[in-house]
Amino acid sequence: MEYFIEQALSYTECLNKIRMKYGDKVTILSHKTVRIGGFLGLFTKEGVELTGFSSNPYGKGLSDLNISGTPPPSTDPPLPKPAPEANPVIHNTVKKPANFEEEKKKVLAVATQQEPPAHDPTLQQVLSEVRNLKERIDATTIKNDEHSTLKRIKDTLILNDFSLSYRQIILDRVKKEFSLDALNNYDMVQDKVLEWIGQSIALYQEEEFQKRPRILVLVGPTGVGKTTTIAKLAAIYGIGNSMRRPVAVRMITIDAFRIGAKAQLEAYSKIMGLPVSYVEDYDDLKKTIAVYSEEADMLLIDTIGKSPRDSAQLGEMKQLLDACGPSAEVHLTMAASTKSSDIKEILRQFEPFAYRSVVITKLDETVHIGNIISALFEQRKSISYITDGQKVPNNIQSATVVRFLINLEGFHVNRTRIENMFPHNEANQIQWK
Ligand SMILES: Nc1nc2c(ncn2[C@@H]2O[C@H](COP(=O)(O)OP(=O)(O)OP(=O)(O)O)[C@@H](O)[C@H]2O)c(=O)[nH]1
Ligand SMILES: [Mg+2]
Repeated sequence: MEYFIEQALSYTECLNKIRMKYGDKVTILSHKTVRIGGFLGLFTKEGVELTGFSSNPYGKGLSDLNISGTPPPSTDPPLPKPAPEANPVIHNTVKKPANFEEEKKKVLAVATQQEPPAHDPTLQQVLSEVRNLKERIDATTIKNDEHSTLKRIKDTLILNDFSLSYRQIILDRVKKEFSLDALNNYDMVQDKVLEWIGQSIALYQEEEFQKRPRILVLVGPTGVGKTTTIAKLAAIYGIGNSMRRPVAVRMITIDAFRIGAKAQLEAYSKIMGLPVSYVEDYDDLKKTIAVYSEEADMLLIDTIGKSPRDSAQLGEMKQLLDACGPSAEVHLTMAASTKSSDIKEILRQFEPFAYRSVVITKLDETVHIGNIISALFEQRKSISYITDGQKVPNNIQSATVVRFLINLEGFHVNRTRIENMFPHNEANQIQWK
């Protein structure tokens, strides 16, 4: 008798694999759904794992036994029973060993968990293995589907709009890292889950002023808050605050045609006393940057909102922005309330701008930020700034992990703990204080 655990993408494929390896006389003890393949837990596929043993070659009919009593999935054909003997005469000529009936009884005893003769150490060992296997399978099954902590964590992740694949990664990790006993401590598990979510949030490392002037460009879909964010950044860097001395800031916009767009930035420029320029094309932008480079530490460039579906317009704007040169920091601006299905599309369509990071705006308009966290994690994008209101310049700050974690719904957040776990560098923080 030989035990096996095999995996494949479907029940049938797994069964065929087992038959190839162990022949037809196999008994399936259990089956379960598992994640197969992938890289670092990502891109795994759903598959099937079958556990069982190949039976004694003399034990005709053993393959009909199903110790665990677990039925195969309804979509897959059940393990077929052996075909009726085409030629019983030939079958009957196969010579059985002298002790065939005795051996068969022993194996059946193991399979049905009756006690085998106490003096038979081999069978005692086999029995103990079968029991161990069964216990492990039972434990896994309970962990997989039943435990209330897993259900609560799953529901909380759904409540926050985390994507299916992100939820799967978290839940698989909980199953892997917590024993059945430890799962009973919900608070401990949710603390760990918060920690993992925190670790999945990548923050942009501000370049500060290694190169002068620092050129920061905001691109993104229409109406997400690019111009308002440019004004907020201009105020914090240009006027300075208790934490940061002011630097020479200039604003440039390529959004000079739309009614109201020019007036919007002009109004901020007047209030803050910071110059703004309008440019129409590549040459214009190149010249303006050259002039400002003589006098400014930082150039903030506002762009026209573009639909991610309009590739032609995006292409034109990309050509124009090439005038900023390769050292310009392009940031994609995206509203926290963006629909999950749109987030990926936006991240992808703006990829030609080689944006370095993402500014999340309108955090005040939603409590469901799992979709943003999942998508940025899956696309390996970092977050630079977050904005959470219309007030200029108050409602902006550098992104911190803590800010995202305290925004999550349904988790009990121990702020001191997460602040210790994810400290942020005060010196690099921008915030209106
Ligand atoms: N609630 C909230 N509203 C914001 C935030 N940032 C900007 N807004 C508002 O969003 C609206 C659009 O802001 P804009 O800055 O004009 O957006 P934009 O991306 O420049 O828009 P286009 O140039 O038309 O593409 C305005 O009413 C802003 O006051 C924010 O963080 N929270
Ligand atoms: Mg604008």
